[in-house]
Amino acid sequence: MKMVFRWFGEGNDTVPLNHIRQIPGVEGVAWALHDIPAGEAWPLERMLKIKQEAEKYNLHIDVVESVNIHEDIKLGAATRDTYIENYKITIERLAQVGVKVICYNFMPVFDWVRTNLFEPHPDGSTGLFYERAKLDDMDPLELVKQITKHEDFTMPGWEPERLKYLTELFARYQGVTEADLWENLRYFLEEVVPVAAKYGITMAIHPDDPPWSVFGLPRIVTNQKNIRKILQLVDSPANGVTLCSGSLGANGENDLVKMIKEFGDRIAFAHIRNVKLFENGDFIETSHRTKDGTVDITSIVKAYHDMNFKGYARPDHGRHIWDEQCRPGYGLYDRALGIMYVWGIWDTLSQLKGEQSCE
Ligand code: DNO
Ligand code: MN
Repeated sequence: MKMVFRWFGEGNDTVPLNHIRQIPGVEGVAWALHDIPAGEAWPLERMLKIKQEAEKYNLHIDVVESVNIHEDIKLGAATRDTYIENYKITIERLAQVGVKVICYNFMPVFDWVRTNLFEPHPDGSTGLFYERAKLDDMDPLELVKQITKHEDFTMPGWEPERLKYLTELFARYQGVTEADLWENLRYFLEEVVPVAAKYGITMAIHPDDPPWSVFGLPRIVTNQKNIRKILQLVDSPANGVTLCSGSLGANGENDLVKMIKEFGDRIAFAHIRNVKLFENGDFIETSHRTKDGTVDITSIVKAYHDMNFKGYARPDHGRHIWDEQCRPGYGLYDRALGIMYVWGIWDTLSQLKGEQSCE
């Protein structure tokens, strides 16, 4: 398992690279050019600059999270081919700087959705929170206002350029069904996966967060059956998945261990995050420790260990602890604790295995 840490770039992250490299076992950063609007080709010089910065600290840039998909592609609009061509150019250039995995998602309009970014835990820390009834009653424009009021940080998935045309965008999604979204994903994958394969890159789709429809918009990357279907749409090793335990784990029916066993090598990137589910459908992000949430992180790490997982992993969102001022979910402290928890499980399992084989 190759551990990476999400990094939003120089001047755009409270966590500097010289701190990231001090987290045990972190070999690289999961990065992106967050200021480039979806649909545009990423400039090579900008990629080279990131590579140079990261390499100063002995960190690699093998994983990109994310190259976002233009809404016209998700909508299957006539203009999609231009954006798909740009995506292919980006893939080719990313290969030139050594990238191996591109994480992306196929959620209409919004990426992750929460109703409170700083919900208090009993211990005084805070975490991202989803209140189902509140969201069900909410106008999407109201949610955007609430989320983006933390304007000191740009937030992935909530970029201003994406939200400017929100009303118009919602109108365009009227009548777009899950079946349409499937068809548009198939079209996209048939175009880009062969290009990724040619350049030794794996496309790794991120599950929908939460894994159900919000604001009446269709969502399809939600469960084991659908991920299986996605991997079969284009049955190539270059068509992979980012298995996010927190996103999928928000639905208690999802069995992450089963998914790891089934999808195996097609998992290019593991996101490790715990969430605590409540009976009314609400959930809150917790520490990574198994007993703090509903997701069995111990068994998930064990499943990766059992399959001798060689892909990339990162701790996903953490809580905000020790008064850290940071982008919601992306402080240094709790994510670093999460990494140590994962290594604790991993190393123990390795040692036990070693002992067994010596017997
Ligand atoms: C949340 C992340 C997501 C993820 C994208 C991938 O912090 O897990 O925003 O990066 O969905 O495209
Ligand atoms: Mn994730």
